[in-house]
Amino acid sequence: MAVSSYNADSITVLEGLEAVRRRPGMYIGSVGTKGINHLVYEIVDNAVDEHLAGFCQNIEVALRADGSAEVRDDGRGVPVDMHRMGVSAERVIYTTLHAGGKFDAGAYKVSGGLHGVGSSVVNALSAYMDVQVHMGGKIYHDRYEQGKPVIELEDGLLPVVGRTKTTGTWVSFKPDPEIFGEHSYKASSIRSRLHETAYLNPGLTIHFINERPGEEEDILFHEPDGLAGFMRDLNRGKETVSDVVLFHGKAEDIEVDVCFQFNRSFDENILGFCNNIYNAEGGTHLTGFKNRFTMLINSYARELGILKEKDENFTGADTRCGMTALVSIKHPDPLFEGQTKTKLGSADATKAVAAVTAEQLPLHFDRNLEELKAIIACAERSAKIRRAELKNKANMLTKPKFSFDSNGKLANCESRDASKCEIFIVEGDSAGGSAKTARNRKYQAILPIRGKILNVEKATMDKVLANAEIKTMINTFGCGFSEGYGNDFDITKLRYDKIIIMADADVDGAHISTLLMTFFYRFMPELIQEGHIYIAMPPLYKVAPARGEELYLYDDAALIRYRRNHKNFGLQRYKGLGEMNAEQLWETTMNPETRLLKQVEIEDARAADAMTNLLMGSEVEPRRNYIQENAVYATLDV
Ligand code: 1YM
Repeated sequence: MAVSSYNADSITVLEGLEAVRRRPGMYIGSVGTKGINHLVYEIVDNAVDEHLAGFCQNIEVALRADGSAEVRDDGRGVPVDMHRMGVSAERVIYTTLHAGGKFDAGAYKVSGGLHGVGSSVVNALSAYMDVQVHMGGKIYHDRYEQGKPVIELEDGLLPVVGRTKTTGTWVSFKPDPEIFGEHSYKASSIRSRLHETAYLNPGLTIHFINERPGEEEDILFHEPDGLAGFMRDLNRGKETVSDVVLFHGKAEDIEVDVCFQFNRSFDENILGFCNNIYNAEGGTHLTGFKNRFTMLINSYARELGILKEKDENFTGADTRCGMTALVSIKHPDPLFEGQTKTKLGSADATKAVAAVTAEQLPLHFDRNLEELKAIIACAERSAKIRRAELKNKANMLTKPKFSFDSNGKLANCESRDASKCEIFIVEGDSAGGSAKTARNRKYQAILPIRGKILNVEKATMDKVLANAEIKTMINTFGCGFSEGYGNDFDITKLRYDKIIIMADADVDGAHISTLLMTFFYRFMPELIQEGHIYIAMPPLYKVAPARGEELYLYDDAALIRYRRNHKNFGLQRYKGLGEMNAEQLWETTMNPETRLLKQVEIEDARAADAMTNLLMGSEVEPRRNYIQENAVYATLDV
């Protein structure tokens, strides 16, 4: 009689979940692919919390073929006993907004932000959710549809549906198409997030199973080396300058773990985590580390006589030139801000990380003087280039604005209204030719580039700036560029609202997109942050059924689905943009009414950056594996 025996409290409960369904974006950010992935993360984070509490070693995450997802852990099991609201605690957890964790207000429960409210939000946004709790030899079962319980309880308690020797919680749910439409998971993001989680929790094993047609995979993530292993992974293929440096400490009731390593590149790659969740927009913990690191390096450089009395201090960017770092804190009550609530705002985190860095880092450097000198040498190199660049830039600025080095191949659009203009960056002269014919010349500009652009990861600044394609892009976009040493970038001068990378749907195309994304990530990151960079999605197939309409299909999964419902049909596979005539190119890839664009997010660009390294690095084996596994790369995200 559970459903009808619900009391006044539970009516507000259901109204709460209705509010989630009415405004899902308020709770999970978006109702697209990201939102769907978010549902998985919420449930996984509960299991990770159970690991942090010391009770769970294994988590299994499965994406089922039918579009549902299942997360299992071997923790204590969600409490099923009677709650003061008169029903099983499990019901309260899955139907009450802001329940979860609040059971034990006194206990130290670290959580990544939204966490705790998560279970009920996921429940509200799922067509159905099945919960199985394995505890005390029994398996308890509960089920919800669109957040509403559908199983009758006896005396408020869950039915026992079987016996078990283990303990744990199994949650299976299917994102509600009424909320998410046709959107689906992006398995690659889930995979990297789970891998990250494994690095941050060295005692945890995460089993990822993807059963979705066309993307089957089965991976075990277990990273006993923790942050150090993560660091080795980030620096794979790079020539390192120092060992992996690790330190740990506690201040202001905040636990701090820092790991860094220098490599020969000119890049700075610093990732922040709070309570094991990645902070895409950085935040106060990073500020604390960076400030204190710069102070320490400058004072060592003076102590060692590397900086003389008359010399200026190294800038922060100088001291981090070539640095890869991970800053992970555990905060009892974190505060998040920023557009996507992924920026840590807690002021005490700056103090805590600075204090731990000031205490621990000298202990390391005092014992490893040669390493310290090598790190200071990176800063010196950066300072030298910075001074040379200052002169160089002054020269660049005096040049005429539109100087076409790449044989003036830009076909610009007529309109000067940036909010309406787009520019397609097209690889190859022949595809460039078709695109020029196909385009809407009022608003669409075409910039053909030849072959693969220079790999900005490896090249030095002068070479990057001397590269014709890159110079043309900087000149054409109109907003300058930024690099670690100063910032001449002005997004308000951007001439195009959309910058669209249009490359073949094959390995070479993926490679070119990757190089371009790396370029934007390094020199014009704001273009990505502000959502101006897109990837055009040309179709992979055209199907022509005996009866009915011809259709373009954009990925292999779509073809698999199509095969299920159709027997006899003609199939044309597009290997490249060059195989389409101008009209087809317009219809499938360029026409704003019908095309598919993938908006590049900073997360994609970060992955591209890592991949560039993989593709360009000295190790052949990972590169070959990657190319073989990703011969076709297309994830729709519109
Ligand atoms: C597949 C998802 O949710 N596991 C999970 C959740 C909880 C517990 C164990 C748990 C926590 C506590 C005590 C405690 C949750 N408990 C709560 C609440 N896996 C998954 N495993 N006993 C069991 O924190 O004290 C919310 S989630 F509300 F009870 F604290």
